[in-house]
Amino acid sequence: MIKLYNIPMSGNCHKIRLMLCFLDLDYTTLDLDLSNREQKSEAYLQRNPFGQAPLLDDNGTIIRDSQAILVYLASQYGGEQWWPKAPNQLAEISAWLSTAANEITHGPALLRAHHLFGREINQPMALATTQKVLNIIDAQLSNQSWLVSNTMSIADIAIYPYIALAHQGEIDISSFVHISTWCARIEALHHYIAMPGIDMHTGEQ
Ligand SMILES: N[C@@H](CCC(=O)N[C@@H](CS)C(=O)NCC(=O)O)C(=O)O
Repeated sequence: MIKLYNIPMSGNCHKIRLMLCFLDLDYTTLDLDLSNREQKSEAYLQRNPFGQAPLLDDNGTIIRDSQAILVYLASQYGGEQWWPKAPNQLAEISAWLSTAANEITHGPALLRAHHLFGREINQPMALATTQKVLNIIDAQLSNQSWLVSNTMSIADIAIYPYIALAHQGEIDISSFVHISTWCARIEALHHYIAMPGIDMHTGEQ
C-alpha cells in the first residue's frame, strides 16, 4: 500500500492527495506530529534529509518533494494522459513544475504562511511575485482550459493548491477570471477532494 507522510494543512501535500485520488489509487496517510517536530526526528530524516512533507513510500520506493512525487505517480501509474510521450509537452509540464517550486512557493504560498502561521517574510517581494505569476497563469488560461495542451496534467495539480488557498494569504483571485474558472473546472472533476481552507470556486467551465 502507498504511504503518504502528510501534513494536513500543507498545500504541497494536497497536490499528492489530489493526484492519488485522481488516479484512484489506494493509499494511507501518516500525519506528521509537527508539535513534537516529528519531521526532524532521526527516523524521519533518514527517509527525507530535508525534514519535510510530502514524502511518498510506494512499497519501499521513497520519493521526496511534491513535484517529484507527481512525476513519479504520473509516470508509474498514470499512462499517457498523465505522462505524455511528446518531448515538447513534457518540457512544458516541467516548466510549470518549476513555477510551482519557485514563483508559487515564493508568492502565494509564502503570503499564506505569513498570514496563517506568522512566518516572517519580505511581503512586498512576495506580493510582487504573486501578482506576476497570477497574471501569467491567467493569460495562459485565457484561451485554453488547462495549463498544458488540451488535457489536465500534473502541471495543473502542482499549481492549483496554493492558488485555491491564496485568500488565506489575503490575495483575492476573483478578478482573475480565467484562473477562477480553471479552479472551478478542477473542483468539478470526479475524485476531486478539497482541504481545509479551500472554498469551492464558481464559474463557467
Ligand atoms: N519543495 C518541497 C517543499 C516541502 C515543504 O516546504 N514542506 C513543508 C510543508 S508545505 C514542511 O514539511 N514543513 C515542515 C518543516 O519544514 O519543518 C516540496 O515541494 O515538497
